[in-house]
Amino acid sequence: MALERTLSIIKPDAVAKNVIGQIYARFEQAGLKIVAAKMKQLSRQEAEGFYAVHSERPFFKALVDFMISGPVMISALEGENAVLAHRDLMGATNPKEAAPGTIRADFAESIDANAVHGSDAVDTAKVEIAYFFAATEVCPR
Ligand code: RTP
Ligand code: MG
Repeated sequence: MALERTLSIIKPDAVAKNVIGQIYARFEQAGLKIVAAKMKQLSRQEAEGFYAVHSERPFFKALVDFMISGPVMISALEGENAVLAHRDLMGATNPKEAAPGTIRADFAESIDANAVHGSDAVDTAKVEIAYFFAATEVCPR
C-alpha cells in the first residue's frame, strides 16, 4: 500500500446543488483526509490550463465553459492508494455508466456536468496539486 495524494475538484454543478459536505463525507468515510482546500471561481485561462491535455478534443470548449460557470471546491486528499480510491468513489465519467452509490451516479446530471474531477495518476496528481496550491497551502506530510 502507498500513501498518496490526489487532487479533487467539486465542479460547479455539485457546488450549486449544495452537496460539498455530502461529497466530503464520502471522502472521509473512505479514509481520505483533506490536506488542502479552497473555493474558487476559475478564470477561463486557469480552466484551459488545467485541462490543457484535452485542448484538441471536440468537447474542450464545453468543458471549459462548464468549469467556469460557477465556483468550484478544490481539495488535495491524502490516503492509501488515494488516486484510485478517489476515482472509485467518483464513478465513470458518464454518470449514466457510473456504478450505483458513486458520486457521479448520485449527484451528476450529464457527461459535461459530472460533479467531480479526480487526478488519474500519482504523477498528474502532483502537477495538479501544484497547479492550484502553493507548497505553504498544503499540510506538511
Ligand atoms: P475529470 O478529468 O474531470 O476527472 O474526468 P475524467 O478523468 O473522468 O474524464 P476525462 O477523460 O479526463 O475528461 C475530462 C472531462 O471532459 C468531459 N468529457 N466530455 N463529451 C465527451 O465525450 C466527453 N468526454 C469527456 C467530462 O466532463 C470529463 O469529466
Ligand atoms: Mg481526467
